[in-house]
Amino acid sequence: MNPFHPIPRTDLPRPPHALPLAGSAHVWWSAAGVDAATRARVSAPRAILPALPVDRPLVMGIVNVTPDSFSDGGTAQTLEAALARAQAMVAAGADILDIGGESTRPGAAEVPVADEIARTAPVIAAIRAAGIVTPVSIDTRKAGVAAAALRAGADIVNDVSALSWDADLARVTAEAGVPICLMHAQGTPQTMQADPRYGDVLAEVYEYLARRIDHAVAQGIAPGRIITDPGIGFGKTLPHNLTLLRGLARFHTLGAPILLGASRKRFIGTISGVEAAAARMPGSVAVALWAAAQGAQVIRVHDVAETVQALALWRALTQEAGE
Ligand code: 9MG
Repeated sequence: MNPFHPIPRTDLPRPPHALPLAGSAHVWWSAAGVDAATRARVSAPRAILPALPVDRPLVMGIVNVTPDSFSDGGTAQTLEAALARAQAMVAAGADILDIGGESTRPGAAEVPVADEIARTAPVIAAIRAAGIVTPVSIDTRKAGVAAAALRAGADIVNDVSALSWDADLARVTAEAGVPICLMHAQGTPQTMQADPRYGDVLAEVYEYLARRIDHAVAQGIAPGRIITDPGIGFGKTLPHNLTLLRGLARFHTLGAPILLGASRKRFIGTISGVEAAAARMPGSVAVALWAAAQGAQVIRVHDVAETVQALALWRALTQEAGE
């Protein structure tokens, strides 16, 4: 049987049986006829870190420190450029900075641990030395990279392999007591776009994430420290991506925050006919607004200022008068 699938709504005024979707001040769902345990699970706020609000979507700014970054052409490869990018994102309203030293674009090669640490840890240390207190996530599959990043001042682990790449990453995360994002991917970045197949993509990604949550908890990670992500573009065709985006609210039934990363991805270029990744900002903002309306807690983007502005308008329009 499929898990409970709340229908997210933003229309106003809200009826008496409306409950906040996962703590949102903007998205609600109708709890009429739903049992008490499901109501509580689907409505409860999902805190990521004490400093971060729980009632609106958070914007996670992408700081790639990779020479082959698909979206920035490697212009953020030096420490100074990466720091400047982080500062600009904070000024534009980013809630979280996601620092990555290994490209996850389709076909990307693995980066040795030492190189990945050399790319990311100094950037995180420089961010902290510059007085930036914005939470930082380390985008890595590797325990050694995560440990170095956490020592340098990172607060969150963002693992696109959902703890399937490096058996030691669960221990590092559990011992640090930090949140971790578990993302679904079919295959690795090297292989994932070679004819991905599913019977029912929404059900299979949901079940996979449920299993990875169980695995993380069995490894000592607190359930309240787990973030989930359907992994748009990671071993998915265009129809798979659209099905996951349409059904995004189902993942609230997992009881964890939802992170959505679609920014500048290939499917946006395919639908819009825009080949250059850097020119896919408008489509990326459209998907960010869609994710917000599905109650996603974190939206991972390259274009922070544009996304923050769009979400400010969306929040004003979806907030009940007097709130
Ligand atoms: C690193 N990275 C690239 N795309 C991503 C996505 O969609 N989600 C998460 N969590 N990380 C991503």
